[in-house]
Amino acid sequence: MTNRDEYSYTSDDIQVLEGLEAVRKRPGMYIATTSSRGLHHLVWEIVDNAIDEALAGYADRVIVKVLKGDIIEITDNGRGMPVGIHEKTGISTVETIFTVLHAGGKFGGGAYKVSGGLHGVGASVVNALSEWLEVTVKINGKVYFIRFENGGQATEPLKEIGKCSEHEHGTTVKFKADPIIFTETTVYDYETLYNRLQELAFLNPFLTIEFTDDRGEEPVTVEFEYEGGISEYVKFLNKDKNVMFENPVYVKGNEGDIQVEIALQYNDGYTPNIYSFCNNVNTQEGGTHEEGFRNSLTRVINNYAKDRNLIKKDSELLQGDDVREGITAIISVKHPDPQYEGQTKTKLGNSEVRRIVSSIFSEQLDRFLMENPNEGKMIVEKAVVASNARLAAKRARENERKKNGLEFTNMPTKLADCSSKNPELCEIYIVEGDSAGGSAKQGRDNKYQAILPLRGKILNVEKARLHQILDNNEIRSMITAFGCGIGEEMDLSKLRYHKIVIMTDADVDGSHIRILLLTFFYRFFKPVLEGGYVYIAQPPLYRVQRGNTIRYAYTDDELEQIKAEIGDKVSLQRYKGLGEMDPDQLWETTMDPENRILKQVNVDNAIEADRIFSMLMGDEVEPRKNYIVENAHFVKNLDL
Ligand code: 28F
Repeated sequence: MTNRDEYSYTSDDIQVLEGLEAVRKRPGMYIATTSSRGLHHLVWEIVDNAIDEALAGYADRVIVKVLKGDIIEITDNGRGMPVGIHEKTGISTVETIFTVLHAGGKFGGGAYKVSGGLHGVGASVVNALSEWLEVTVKINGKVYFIRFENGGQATEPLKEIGKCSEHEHGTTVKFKADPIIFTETTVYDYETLYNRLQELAFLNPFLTIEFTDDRGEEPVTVEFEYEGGISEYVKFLNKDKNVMFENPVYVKGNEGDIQVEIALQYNDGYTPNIYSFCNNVNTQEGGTHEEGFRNSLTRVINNYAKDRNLIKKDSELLQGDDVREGITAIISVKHPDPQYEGQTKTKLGNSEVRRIVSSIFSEQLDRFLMENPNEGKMIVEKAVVASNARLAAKRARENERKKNGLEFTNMPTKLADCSSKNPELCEIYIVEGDSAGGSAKQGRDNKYQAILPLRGKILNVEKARLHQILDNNEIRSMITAFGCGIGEEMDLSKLRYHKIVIMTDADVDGSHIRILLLTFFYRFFKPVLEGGYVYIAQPPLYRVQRGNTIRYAYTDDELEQIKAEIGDKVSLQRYKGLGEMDPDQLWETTMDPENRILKQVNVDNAIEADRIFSMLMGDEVEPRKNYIVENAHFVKNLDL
C-alpha cells in the first residue's frame, strides 16, 4: 500500500489541493451553511453525482433512502465508480474521489460533471462532513467496498468483499452526517427531500427516482418517473387550475453544448409562474435564460397579433406583463460552464444564453402559433384583455392622483401607530376585527407596537387584477402602513416595522384570514416574507384557573399538562376569539415580548409555496378540501 504521506500532486493535476480538515474547519466555505439546508446539501451532492452518471447515458435509476437514525443511502445503476488505481494519487479512484477536494470534475475526466453547478463541491466534502461514509461499487461481477471515519479517513484501502452477477453494476454511497458539524439538526425533512427528488425526476425524463423513508414504523416509498419531462411538470403545476389548452407548448433545441428546453401553458389566473433551471438547479433569481425567454415571448406574440390584425395600433402593443398573465412556464438549460451571479448566486450570468434561448424559443413558438391558430388566438385574446385592464387601471390611477395628490402617503385612519420611528424595534399587529383591534390598542406597548385592525375577510388576491387589489381599502391600509411600496418600486429600507405580526382568532375563519394575508404578502411583498419580517401570533386556546393560579394553554396537550400540574378541579375558559380577551389578557398572553409565542414565516421552496397558495385560493374546492384534510404537514411546509 502506498504511504499516504508520499502522495504527490502537481498544480496541473489538481487546481485546488486542500485537505479535508479545511472543510471541517470551515464548512461554511463549502456548503454555505451548517443549518438544515446544509445538511440536505450533502444529499444533493451525492444525488448529483448519480444523476451525472445518468446524464452521461449509463444509469436510469437512482434510489434514495433515509434509514433509521437519519442515515442516507443513495444507489445508482451506472458503470460504478472506477475501482482501479488512480495514476496521479496511487490509490483507488474511489478513495481519490472521496478524499481529494475538487477531484470530481476537471481532473482526469474532462467536463464530466454536468449537473449541480451550484453545489457541485464534490463527494469529498460530504465525506469530510460525515461521521462515517461507506461506498460500495458493483462492477464486472465483483463487489468493492471502502469505509471512511473520523472526518473522511479510509479505515483501509478499497477491497473486494464479494461477487455479484456480471450484469450488475452501479455505485452505493451511505453516510451519516456528523452532528459535531451540523449542530442545529441532523434530521432530514421528508417534504424537502420529496419535493427536490420529484423536481429532479421532472427535469430528467429518462430517469426513475425511488425514494424511501424508513424512519417511521412502516417504510414509505414513492417512485418518480415522468416521461413527459418538463411538459408534465407544467401540467402538474397547473393541476388545480383551469387551463386554456390541454397540452403545454414544448420547445427544445441546442447550440453546441448548450441545451435549451421550455414548456408552457396558460391558466385563467393572473399571476405568472415562471421557473428556470440551469443544470437541474433552480435559478431563483432568474438570469439570461429567463431574459431570453421573456423577450421572445413578448416579441413573438406581438408580431403574431399584428400580422392577424388582432391589434391595430402601436399604442395597443402588448407589454411583457400582458403576455405573461396566467402563464406557467419551465425553462431548463444545460450549460457546461455556467456562471452564477446575484445575492444568492442563483442568477445565470452567461450572456450568450440570452441569444440562444431567444432564437430557439422564437422560432419554435412562432411555428407553434402558426400550426395551432386556436391556441394562438386564445393566447393573444387573453393578453389583450390584460392589456386593456392595465390601461384602464392606469387611467383610473392618474385621475385619482389628480384628485388626491400622491397615493399612499397619509397613514390610514384605523392605524394606531407606535411612537418609536426605529423600524428595527417597531412591530405592527394586523388584527382581525375591530373588537380585537380595540383590545390590542389598549393592551399594547405603544412605544413599539402599532395596531392595524382589518374588517372582515380581506380580498383574495389570487382572484383579482392589480387595480381591484389596489382599490381595496384593507390592502391599501397595509401598503401605506408598511411604507416600503410594492412590486418593482419596493424599497425594503423603507419598511416601517421589522416585525409584521398577523394576529387572528384560533379558529377556521382565523386561519382562512391568515392564509389570505399570507397570499397577499407572498404575491406583493415577497422580499418582506423572504426577509423574515412576517410573524404569526399564537393566542392561547384556554384560560385555566384554580384559586389564585391562572395559567394559559396554547394547545390541548398543554391543557392536559397544566391540569396534571395544578389538579383537575379548575375553572376553564375556552377562547373562541381574540375579542373575548380583555386588553390585559391579550397583552399578557399574545403580545408581551417576554411571554408571547411568535412563529416566524419562512418560504423555503417558492415553487411549492406557489402551488399551494394557488390551490388554497383557487376555484376548485375538492383539491383544497383534500389537501387540508390529508396534509397536516402543510403547516410545517410553509410554517404558516
Ligand atoms: C450514489 C452516487 O457517485 N455514481 C458515480 C460514476 C462513474 C464514473 C465516475 C462516478 C472519472 C474521471 C472522475 C465510470 N466509468 N453515485 C455516484 N458513477 N464517477 S460517480 O468516474 C469518475 C470520474 O474523474 C465512471 C468510466 N468513467 C466514469
